This record gives sequence, C-alpha cells and structure tokens, in this order.
Amino acid sequence: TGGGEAPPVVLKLGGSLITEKDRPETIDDEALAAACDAVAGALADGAVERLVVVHGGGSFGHHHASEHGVSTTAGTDDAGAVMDIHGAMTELNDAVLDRLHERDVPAVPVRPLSLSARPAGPDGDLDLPLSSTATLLGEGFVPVLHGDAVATAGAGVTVVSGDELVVDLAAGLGARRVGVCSTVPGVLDGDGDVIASIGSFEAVADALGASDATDVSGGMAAKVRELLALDAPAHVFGAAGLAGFLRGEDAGTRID
Ligand code: IP8
Repeated sequence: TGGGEAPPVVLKLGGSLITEKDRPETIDDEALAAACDAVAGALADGAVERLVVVHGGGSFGHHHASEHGVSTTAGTDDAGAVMDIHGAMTELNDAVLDRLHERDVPAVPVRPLSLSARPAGPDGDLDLPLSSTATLLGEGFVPVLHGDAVATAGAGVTVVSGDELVVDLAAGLGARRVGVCSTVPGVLDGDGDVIASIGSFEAVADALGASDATDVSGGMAAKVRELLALDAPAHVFGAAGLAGFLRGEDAGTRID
C-alpha cells in the first residue's frame, strides 16, 4: 500500500482551460498537455505526494447541459439528456486520463454520477462518499473526478460542478492545499488586476463578475465563496501558475 498519510493536494483544472469553451466538444490540446506536464513533473520529483484532480466541463458538459436546460438547480427526467451530459464528460475525462497516463501518472476515474446524490431542497448538501477516493489515494493512485450529471431528489438529475466537488473533497479528505487552475491568472479586481489575497467575500464582492461564456454552474464569485469556506488555503491561478502552485508556491490569488 501507499501508506502515506500526507494530506492530499486537490487540483481543479477548469473546463475553460482544457477545452475550447466556445466550440462544442473541442479539447485545447496544448493547454491540457501543459497542465498534464506540470502534474506529472510535480509527482515525479516528489513536490506533491498525494493528488486528487477534478476537471470541469468546458465545451463538453456545459454545451449539453445548456442545450437540455439542465443546471445545478434545474433538473431533467430525460435519460437521453443525462446520457448526453454524462457521455460528453466521460469523453473529456477519458482524454484527461489518456494524457496523464502518457506521462506515467497513475490516474483513475471516479465518476460522480455513480457515486453521488443531492437530497431535495435548495439547502441539500451534496452527498459525496469519499471512501473510494481516499482508498485510491492511499494505494498510490491519482483519482480524477469531474463535473457531472448527478441524481437529485425531487428534481431528477441536475449538474454537479467541479467546484462543488473540489470543496467537498478538500473538506472531507483534509486537503493540504487547493488549486483552481483556469484561463484567468487569478481573481481579478475591477481594473483587471489580480487580487493577491482574499480573506472575506464582502471585501471583493463588487469586483467579481460572472463568466462570459456558457457556464451553468456560476462564475468566479461562486467559486470564491466556496473556496473561502474551506480550512485549507486555496489558490486561483492561470496556466502559468500551475507548476509553481504544485511546488508549494503562492500562485495567482490566495483565498484563505
Ligand atoms: O465546469 C460542470 O462542471 P464545471 C460540468 O466545473 C457539467 O462547472 C456537466 C456541465
């Protein structure tokens, strides 16, 4: 067994980073390869011992979710819609896994549709059992989760965003650090400059806008709110910050 009790790093690769967000089901090969290089390098040189990767939907999940009118709150009872969303996410997940395997990263998929559920009601916290992820980590694997379709009591099937998964994984696994890598270099203020550090939502609420491309699960404001709720320090950064983050450096915006 791995035997390592080191708390994991939880890394989200944003859908906008690894796909071309405005072109349906198109991977951004260069960006995905660079991200996988950084991950493989950090694991190979021991900068990161245990790692959970979560990726977003980009032009795979969001395209189908919006076509079927499904979001984190609006559900569907149409199995075809669920298959479209989950199928597209599976395809993207397979591509991410392939690129990681090419670099000898022992990545394995953990699929939220098969694992997770939402109870009824607006305050119903996602139920995300973590024993498979925790055990895979202990055995030396890199679990890779993704935004997905998820069973939702009273609503059929809704969308679970990668950000929601990141928060639950980080809290439940006692993450050491959380990284959210996207196409922006950090959380931006009203002038477009990266905010170095965020300690409370009120301090930055006005500066935070919504995502400009189709994004059924909310923009930067929602992400910041979720990350602030964590015990672990989180960083929001762009592709250029990923290798540094994985080496333990501050990158982009620190949210703590
Ligand atoms: O891109 C949502 O994940 P996100 C994925 O992390 C789907 O918001 C299925 C739309």
